[in-house]
Amino acid sequence: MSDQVVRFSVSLDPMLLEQFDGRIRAQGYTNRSEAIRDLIRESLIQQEWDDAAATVAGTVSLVYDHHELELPRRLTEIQHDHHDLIISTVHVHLDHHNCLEVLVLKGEAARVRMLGEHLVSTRGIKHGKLTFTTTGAGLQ
Ligand code: NI
Repeated sequence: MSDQVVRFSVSLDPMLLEQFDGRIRAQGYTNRSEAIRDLIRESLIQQEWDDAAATVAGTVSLVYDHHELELPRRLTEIQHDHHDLIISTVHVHLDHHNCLEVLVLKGEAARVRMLGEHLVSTRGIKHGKLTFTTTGAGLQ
């Protein structure tokens, strides 16, 4: 991150600004600049993911009942098939039935997205979510 800052002005409808200020206040932002920086970063991260060959990072969270007969085996198989994209996994036994598994993924956007979507859509998963983030390289 460079020490320089650029100030620029934005023209917009006062009602729109009021709505935006209300929204960012509720989110805990103390100033507009930080909220706008985050929106810009979000947009740039989206662009990274749209570039199939870009290196991205992401997480997948999966909640499932481990008593589902074939499911744990199927999930393990999928993960072994894509071990090069999986940096780390955490498995938490939430209660007698339910497991929460979180996978940290890094690699080519197209492959990471495909793996994440494959895991999330695996039959028997109660809730699955792929979260898109960045390696941070190239992002200020
Ligand atoms: Ni478990």
